[in-house]
Amino acid sequence: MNNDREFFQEPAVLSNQYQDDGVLRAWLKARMPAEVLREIQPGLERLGGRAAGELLVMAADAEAHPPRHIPYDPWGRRVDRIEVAEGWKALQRVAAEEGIVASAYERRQGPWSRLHQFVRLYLYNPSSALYSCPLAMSDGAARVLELHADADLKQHWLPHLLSRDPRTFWTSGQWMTERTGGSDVSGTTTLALLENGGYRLHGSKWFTSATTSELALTLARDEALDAGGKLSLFGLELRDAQGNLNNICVNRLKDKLGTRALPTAELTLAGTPAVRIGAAGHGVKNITTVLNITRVYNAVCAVSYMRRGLALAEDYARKRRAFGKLLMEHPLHRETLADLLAEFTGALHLVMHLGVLLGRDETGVASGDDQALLRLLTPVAKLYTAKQAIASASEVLECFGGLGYIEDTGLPSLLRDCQVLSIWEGTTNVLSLDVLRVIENADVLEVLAADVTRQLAGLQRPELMVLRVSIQRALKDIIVWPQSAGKSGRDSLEAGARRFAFSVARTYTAALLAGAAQNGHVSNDTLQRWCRAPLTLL
Ligand code: MFK
Repeated sequence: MNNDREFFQEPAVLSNQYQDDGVLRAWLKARMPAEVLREIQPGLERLGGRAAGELLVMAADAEAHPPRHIPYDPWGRRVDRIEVAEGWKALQRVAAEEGIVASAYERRQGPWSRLHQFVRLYLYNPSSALYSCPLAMSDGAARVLELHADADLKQHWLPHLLSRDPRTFWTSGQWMTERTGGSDVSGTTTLALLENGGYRLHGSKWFTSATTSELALTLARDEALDAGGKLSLFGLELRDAQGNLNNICVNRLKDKLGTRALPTAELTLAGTPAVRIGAAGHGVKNITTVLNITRVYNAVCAVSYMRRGLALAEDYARKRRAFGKLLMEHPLHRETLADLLAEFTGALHLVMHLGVLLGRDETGVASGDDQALLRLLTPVAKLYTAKQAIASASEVLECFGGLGYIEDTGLPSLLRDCQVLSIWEGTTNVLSLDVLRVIENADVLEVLAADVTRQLAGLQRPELMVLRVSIQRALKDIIVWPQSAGKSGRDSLEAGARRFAFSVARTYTAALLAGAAQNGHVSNDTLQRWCRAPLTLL
């Protein structure tokens, strides 16, 4: 029995996650056309409320009842059912209703549609137990179909991926990884054999996320090619009209550090019917369309976790007393929260800017410079925000003291789930090498320099002048680095690729924040904190 005089801590409580997010709202007000914001705001407010209420209940249920693999029915027949929680199914329904994928493709807000969708994803993700993972892959699949599929396939699959009706909404997996590797997919051994005019896939896949999806995209060696060695991209339906798996065997579910509500399986494909998407032998190139979408999703989700952690830590700091006062009244604790806020604000500015570029690209209004920046900033934002989210989640747990380490506060899953962000969809090092791949085109760095210079040209407030010089200096270091590092050979470039990518992230974000500080949308304190850490590591 509780004794009334005993002390109990007040848990952190979330309020409406749109209304409560001053950083997001300031960014939208500053960057989005007022009529677009007016149109989408009621929907964001509704979703912000759901994210702080019913979605949390669904996510808790999904976390508490992780997926189960049922290999056989009671009579010994192989069935390979994957059972998921009711909460997980409810999160799928909400995703469809809220148009988390569809809103990007309906293009009701023209070039701002992608940004609108990313704000929805940002509100949904931290309350979704990672249902955002199947959504990311489904979005990537939709983009691949839009760009590379024939009319029949588009007509057949796209309406499902873009449906807002939970009864007809489908998700897609993306099966790239085999036992030979997930980064270097050149060792893929799955064979695509031609049988009676159609392809059938034979092989095994080592990591397949969201294995309960209706569709999947995958790579296989294409028998139709003379050399036989090249990979093509294939799409497949997991089940036939009766609901039986299409010659797919689920070997087991993975036992993972985090993302525990998300079913991730090892599969064997034993003659699974599939359709080639795009030109034969161009599989790796074509699947990068998916990767470039899922990588931006990853960055949006990383920022959303940073925001969620901060919201919880701030609320707790206003309730929790220690040493005679609230945590919020302790200068050092306030300092910690202000640093978290600065890192989150920088990440949000970088990622939302990326959403603007992607939206322009997908609606045909991007300039060549926009496209070059989009290609460069996609791996940069993915790799950098993933590392930020992990560090931020770790700090947030500490803000709760011992309770941050206690499972049923829900806090440990924040750290576990953030940890995957720097692994899937390309590790930090693989993405740093992708950045090197991008800057082999010398024009890209010129575009970056011109863009940063243009942003700095608008700075007039005297207190920003010192920072302007620091950002210009950092930019110069970035521009000269490829040539100076390249003098010592390719190994030296590769060894420095991560430091280079981090430098681009910190410097470009500093320029975005400085522009926002000039216009009063970001505080000087936040900007100063961002720039206090070195802008380049070169
Ligand atoms: C919350 C968010 C949820 C996210 C969902 C996660 C669930 C899904 C879990 C997974 O599926 S995890 C598996 C993810 N796997 C990866 O991210 C793969 C990592 N490896 C790479 O990214 C490699 O760079 C890649 C396999 C793409 C290519 O390696 P290669 O074969 O050594 O590269 P190559 O030969 O340089 O590139 C082939 C072509 O693709 C080239 O074009 P060309 O043929 O025209 O020369 C490259 O320029 C092009 N390319 C490579 N990366 C590109 C790209 N083009 C555009 N964008 C890119 N990112």
